[in-house]
Formats: sequence, C-alpha cells, structure tokens
Amino acid sequence: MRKIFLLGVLSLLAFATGAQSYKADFNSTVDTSDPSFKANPGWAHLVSTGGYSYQKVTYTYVADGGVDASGCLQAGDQGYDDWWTGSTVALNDLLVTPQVGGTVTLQVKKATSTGNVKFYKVTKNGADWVMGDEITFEDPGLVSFDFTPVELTDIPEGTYIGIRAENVLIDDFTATTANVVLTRGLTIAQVTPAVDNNTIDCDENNQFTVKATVVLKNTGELDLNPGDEGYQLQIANMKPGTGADYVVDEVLVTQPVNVALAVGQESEPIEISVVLNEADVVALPGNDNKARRYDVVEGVTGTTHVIRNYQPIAYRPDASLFEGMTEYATGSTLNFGLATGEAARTLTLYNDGAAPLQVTAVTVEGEGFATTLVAPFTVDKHSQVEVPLTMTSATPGAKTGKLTIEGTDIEPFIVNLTGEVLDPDKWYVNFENGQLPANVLNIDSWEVSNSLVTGENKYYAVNSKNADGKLISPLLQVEDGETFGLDAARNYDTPSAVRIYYSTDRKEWTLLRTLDANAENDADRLTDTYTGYAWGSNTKYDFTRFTIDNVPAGQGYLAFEASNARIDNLLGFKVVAVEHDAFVTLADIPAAGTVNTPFNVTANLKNLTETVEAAGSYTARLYVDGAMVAEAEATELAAYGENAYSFSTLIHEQGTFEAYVEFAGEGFTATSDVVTVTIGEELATNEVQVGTNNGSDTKSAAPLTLYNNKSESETVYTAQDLGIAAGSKISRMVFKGHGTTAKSVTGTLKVWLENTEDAAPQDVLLNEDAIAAMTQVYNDSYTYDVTRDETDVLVLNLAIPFEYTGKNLRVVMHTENSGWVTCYFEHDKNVTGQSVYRSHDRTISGACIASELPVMYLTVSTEASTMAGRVTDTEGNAVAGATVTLTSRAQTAGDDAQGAPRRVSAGNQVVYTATTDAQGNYSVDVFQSGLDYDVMVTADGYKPYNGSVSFANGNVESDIVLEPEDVTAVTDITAAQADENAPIYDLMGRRLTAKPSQGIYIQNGRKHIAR
Ligand SMILES: [Ca+2]
Ligand SMILES: [Ca+2]
Repeated sequence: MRKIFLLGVLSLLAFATGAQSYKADFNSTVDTSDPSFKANPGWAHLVSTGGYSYQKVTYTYVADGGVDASGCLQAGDQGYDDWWTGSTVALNDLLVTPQVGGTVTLQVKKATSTGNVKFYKVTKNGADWVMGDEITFEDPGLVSFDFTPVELTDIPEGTYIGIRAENVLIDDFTATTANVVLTRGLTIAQVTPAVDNNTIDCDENNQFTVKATVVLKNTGELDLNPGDEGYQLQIANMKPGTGADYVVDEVLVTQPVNVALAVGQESEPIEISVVLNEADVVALPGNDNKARRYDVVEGVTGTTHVIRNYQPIAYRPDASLFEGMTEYATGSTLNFGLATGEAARTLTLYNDGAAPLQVTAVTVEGEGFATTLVAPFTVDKHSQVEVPLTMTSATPGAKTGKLTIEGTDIEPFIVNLTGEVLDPDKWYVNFENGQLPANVLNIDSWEVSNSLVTGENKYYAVNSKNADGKLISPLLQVEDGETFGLDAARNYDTPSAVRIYYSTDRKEWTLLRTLDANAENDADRLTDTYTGYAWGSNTKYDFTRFTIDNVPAGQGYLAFEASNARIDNLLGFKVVAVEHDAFVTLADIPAAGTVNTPFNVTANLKNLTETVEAAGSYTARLYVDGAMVAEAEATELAAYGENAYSFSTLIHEQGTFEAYVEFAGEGFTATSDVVTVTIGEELATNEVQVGTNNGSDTKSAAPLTLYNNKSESETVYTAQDLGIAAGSKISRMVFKGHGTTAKSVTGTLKVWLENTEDAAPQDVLLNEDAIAAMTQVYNDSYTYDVTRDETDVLVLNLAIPFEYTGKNLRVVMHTENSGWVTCYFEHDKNVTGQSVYRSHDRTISGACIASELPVMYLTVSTEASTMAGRVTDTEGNAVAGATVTLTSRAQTAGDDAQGAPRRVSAGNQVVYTATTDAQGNYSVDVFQSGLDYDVMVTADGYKPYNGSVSFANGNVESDIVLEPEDVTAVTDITAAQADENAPIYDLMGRRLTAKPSQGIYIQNGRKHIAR
C-alpha cells in the first residue's frame, strides 16, 4: 500500500467558547509504533529525528498511569548522543494540538529527574507542520510523585500548540476554545486476484477479465458511509513511475463502496472486476508482450494495492516447433547428421495460444525422410503434439528433404531436412557409447567427454592437455581419390590445434593437415563461435566439418594429435581386417645405467584385435645393442587387452647402447621406440655427510629457495668440510629438508660442480663465463617433494660421476618452478661465508645474500677389492693375453653377504674381466665384493682354468697355472649336440652375428671355447 496523494476532504467540529470547553483525556489507547502517531483525535505530530530516521523520541502509552489512574502518555528523551561527534543532539518532537485559545492546561508528572515540558507555537505550511516560538509559562514545580497542572494563559484563538514532553507523563489537556478537525482515512487491507497466473486467456471475443476481492479498512477518525465523496474503488493499469514506484496509467473501472465502515473497521471482501479487450491493451515501452500490472485504487486517501501482472493471451492459435530447447522456425534446417542406420528425430508442435490449432496438413518431401503423423487434427490451447521424423537407411549417401506443417490461422512451417546415411563398410567413430573404440590406439592424452549439447550427438574425443598425444586408427584401406571427414573444435579459450598424420607402420608419421584456432586461412581454422554453452574459458565452441583429401591410397594408419582440441564423427576408408595386431603403448627404458647394476625396463603391450594371444605364444624380450638380454614371461593377452611386462638385466660394459623392447608372436611384431642408453662405470661407494645439521633458520637460503618460484645459489665446500680422498668420484648428492606441510613443486633444475682453489663464493651466479667453465651435472626437470618430516628433498644421481681432485668444491644450482613450497633445508649454522643465494618469483637479479652452509650428503667411490696375480704355464712362463673372468654365483634376494638385497638372478650375473699383460700379470677390480665368484681363465693353447674366489678377507692374490691343451680332444661334446642355430653371445652378453673363430662364447646357456 502506497500513499499516492492526500485527499483534502475534511470534516470540521467546532466547540463553542466557554470555561475549558475542550479536554483531551488520553484515555483511549494510543498506538505509538508509528512515529507520526496522533496522541488524541484531531491532533497532529511534528516528528523530529535530528537527521537520522532511526533516532526518535520514545513514547509509551500507560493505561493506568494518568490522573486518577486513567490512561496517559509517557515521553522519553528529546535527544541522543552522537558517537561520531561526541555531542548530544537535541530533538524537538512535538505533539501538536488542535487549534486552541484562551487558557490551556496540561497535567504533567516527572518520569525521571530530568523530566520537563515545553510548548511552542506551531503553524501549518501545506501538509507540513512548522515549529515556531516557545510559549512561556510560570513554572509550577514538576514532581515525580504526582501530576501538576501546567497552565498557559492568553493563548490567541486558533493557535496550534506543540507539546515538547521529555521524560514526563502527560494527561488531561484542556483549552478554553478549540477547533478539532477530524480526518477521514481508508486503506486497502487485502486484495485477492481471481486468477493467480502470469498469463490470462482471452475468450472467443478476445476479451479477458481482471477480477479481485478487496478488504478495506477505515484508518481515519470519522466513519465512512456509502455516498461519501471519494468512497469508491477502481481498477487501474499501472506504469513505472520514479524509482521502483508504479503509478496509475489508466483507470479502467470505478465502482462506489456501498457498505458503511466505522472508525477502525475492516470490510467484508468486496468484489471488483473489469472486462478488457486484448486488442486495447497497450504494451509498455520496451516490452514485447502485453504484460501489464493491474492495481486496485481507493478514493478516500488514494492508496493503491497490486492485483497482479497479467499477460493476456490472444484468442488465436500460437504455433511453434521445437526439438528440446532448439526451435525450428520456417526456413531452418534439421540435420540428422551421420547415421549408420535408420535415424529418428522427434519435433514437438506447440500451441501456446488461447484458441485451438487446426492442423490441416503435415507433409514430408524428399527421398529418405518420413513421418507417421497424419493431418487433420487439432492441438488444444496450451498443449502440443509430437512430430516423429525418420531418415531411412535403404541407400547410403547424403539426403535432403522438407517438412511442411499447415494449419488454420497460422503461417505454414517449412523446415529443411538433411542428413547422411553412412556406408556401413566405412570406418566411422562418433564416440556415442562414451568410449574410445577398442581397435583405436590412444597414446597418452585423449579421452571421451560428454558435452552439454542436446540431441543425439553428445560425446566426442578430447585432448584437454596442452601436449601432443596420438589417437591412432586401425589399419585402413584408402582408395584412389577417397577423402576422410571429421568434426573438430577448439577446447576452451586457449590455443587449440588438431594435427592429422598418416603412417604405414605407426612409427614414421607424415603430417597431412593442421587444423588450428589461429590458422590464417578459413579452410583450416577451428571456429571461435559457439551456440549454447559459453562460460568464460570453459566455452564449448562449435564443431566444424573438415575433409582430408591428401591421404595416400593403399593401406595405412591415420593418427590424430591435438593440444586442447576436440574431434568427432571420424568417417572414411575401410577397416582392413587383421587377425593379430599388438602395439607397445608404454615403454620405460632408462636412459642411464651402471655396469653390473640391475637395469630395469617396463613395457605395456596392447592387443588391438579380438584374437586372444595365448600365454607362451609370443615372446617378450629386451634387446640391448642388438642382443636379447632379458626375456619376460608372455602371459595371456586378452582381446583388446593390455598387459604390463618388466625386464631386468645386468649390463657388464661401459658405453652407449641402443635398447628396445620387442614382442613377437604369430602375425605381429610390436617394438618400442629405440632408446639410447648410457651405461656408466661401476664404483664402490661410501656415504659422506658434509656439514653438521643443526637446524634451518630460514626458508630462503641455499641450496634452493623453494619458497620462491626461482632461486639460485653458490656454495663452496672446503676440502676440510668434504673429508674425502682426492680421486674420489661423486655419484650422488642429497640435500635434506622439511616443510610446514606436505607439498610438491615441479620445475627445472641445473647443477654445476667445480674443483676450485677458492675458499668462498666468487659471485659465479653473476658470471656466465664462470658458470660455463664448470661441469654441469644436472639439467632436467625436477619435482621437489616436501613433507613436514625431514626427508630427501633434492637427490641428484650423477649419470657421469664427478671426479674430485682434493681441492675445494664449488656447487652452483639454479631452479625455476611452476609453484612454491615452504622448505627448510638442513644447514650448518656454524659455517658462514661459504654460501650465497638469490631468489624471486619472477626475475632473479641483484646482489647475492649470505646463507648458512647447506648440509650435503654425498655418495663417493672408494677403492675396489682386487684379485691380482700372475698366469703362467706349467713351466713357469708368463701367459700373455689370457682372459680372467669373474662371474658371480646365482644369488637370491636377501641372500647377500652384505645384507642388502641384490636383484641378481640366475643367468644374470655380475661379471668382471681382466687380461694378462706381457709378464702374465692381471688385476681385476671387484666392486661388488660381497658376492662369491666363479673364476675362469682362458688362453689360446691352454685348457681353461676353473676356480672360485671370495673377498670376505679383503684383496686376493692368486697365481694361476694353465695346462697345455690336449691337441686331439673335442672341447665340448654337448655343444655339438645342441641347437647350432641358437643365438650366440659374448661374455658381456652382447649378441654375436657368428661364432668367434677364437675365444669364449655362449650358446644355449653354456660357455664354449672356439679354437
Ligand atoms: Ca487520562
Ligand atoms: Ca559424437
């Protein structure tokens, strides 16, 4: 309810003059909840708030606190404390009496010690009351235990008096003369619309009725009677006024109120209605429909009350055609897409009008399209019928057609129909089962995702990584001139590209086409438009259909590689049936290893056919330098299954070799990529701690400040700090630390080492030439795993051990990470002046900062155990060029004399060799001295020597005497009987192309000597 205007219709009651002829006794309850309440009939109220609407004088009606225990009014403070200025703000809230004259009295009693009362002349300016001069009086001496009359004398007739009462009770206002003016008041207490809906249907005459029941309440000081001026109700339509207000636009109907209402009385519900013509309703500016707000208006005080917003629905059919949320207006196209068989779609014909829709004809033209819906029929108002459509599959190929729906009083719907029935022989992938096809190879990246689009085509393949990864087709037969089609789209608001490759062997790939969001020419560009779903960087961009026309004829494979892109509806070429096909999907071949140390390889083999490859029906082998060095058990490979295999071997020779895994069975050979492996020298090792860990004071220090994204450091460890022998080789460096929480951060790390005479950092960080002169021992990605407990945060395994010369050791590091982690590295606080660092989240520059010495844990080589001696013939003559071979005996895990389990398996032994010099002397360095060894010494013209050795008591001295061989004897009868075609290896495990003419070789698991 809102006051629109104040109706100036008043009723006047005049009192004749006489001794105190007017008395206001405060005996009727006063509701003080409205600040502008009237204390007595015909009174007014000048509300004072001091500028803050929530600050006002508190009045309380006291039912028995007045004169002779009658009703009276109590007033509170006329002011408040402004906490902002610290001062008290006075209020002048005045209870305004009717116009009075002569002698005026008021009974007053203090409510608190500060109780007082003042009187002011008040004048009326339009609707506002204005405070005037104070009216003085003789202080009667107010008290708190009784009412005291306050008397104003000689008040001119017609004076409005404002009573400013503060902390007092007031009662019994009297005056010699008074003109009491009582006001009328009416309000709309309740409105109930007959139709509680946003829309309202028109009848056959295109008319609608706005109807409501209204409850009125007399809020004035006078009774209201039928026939009183303005005592009426209206229905009006409204229009926006200022702000959120609505004001009367047009009064639509007026009806008198024909019931009397006493003061304070509420009426019974009164019905009011108006019939309107839809055609006459004027839409509000900016509105595309005729929704209007309708209000009830009463005529006494002019208040209004909303009935409802109504949009009249015209009496005519209102037809529309939808599939789900997609509208098919006349001229639009319904695309059935690519279908492998008969495809069905269902449109819905809606009638949103107030009149029934008479459909006279539903026709489908064009070969291959049909509907079962038969006209004529009627669609009732606010209802719908389904329009089933099918694309038949009798003949493959592209199809076009047309759907026409005609009806009475509507424009006909004409929707184009398109689609393509696929050749069932062609390779087609639409991902609609939510998975990648079983015969497609997914190399690390692609997944099937469900878009938010409606309709049949929900799934597509997406590579949301910003990295390459191939999706490889089955073997395809490409005919001359045949093309391939696919849908492609960008994924997210990022650089996007799809690359299409061709290969005949799935190893060597030729790039056929690049589709890119940033392509220069339209033909190769992934569109940046979208329909439907858009949410910042998560926008679902539209697919575009591309045709690949440069695939070579013949049999081959297609691969789809993408960064942040989506593909769908791959179509073209015929899949070549293959009985056996398998592929190495994952192979982990380390790029570095160590002589006589387990070299562990894993690989996955995926079956791309439904043929089960039986256990043992194929081989799983690791090849190093052309020789098969390890074989895994070939387990059953299920149809389209993927098995994991692991291989372990010991390589006995330093050097750089090519390694790969190969699986070979009936009809397939699957080979991993070839990895170049560097096998380093074997070293006997010691663990050395450099510096004493006595805590970490700061998360910003050497060796690395992981608290920043980027950091670098230079530390010089003195020879005294290091305590390791000159000539020692450093193969591993570890720095320990802890954080405040478990967190990992990944980035790149570079580490340089240098033997130096310097005893302190020399600002090498600022000197590129100085860094270039150092030996870089690490340059790769690194993940720092920090936990709350002390742990190895930085572990550097040096592929090529660093040789220490006995001087001081300079260590320089530089890291750049994609995040940060709090890490306190172990420090030796007692060592200063040997370490500096710099760090920043973006750019490292400027002077270095001193750091405590980072504690470093080194793995360094020490002397090997040796077996040495002289090889002679039975005459005591030196045998030069004899080969001394130590081969470890088969060990099982945990069976190691040193206590540490060694993964040395049977036929996979640790081997050391030496050759005698001209004096027949030999010396073999044995690093794994905890093992027991078989010793074999061979030389041309001598029988092989067989023995054994253990290093439990340290180095071994052993002179060996070789006996001349029996000239006529056959060396090894067994060898002659074994498979002469089996592979041949040397003692290093390297496969030989043929038997050596001289020396030792291995065939069928046995050693042989060739002469
Ligand atoms: Ca009273
Ligand atoms: Ca799809």
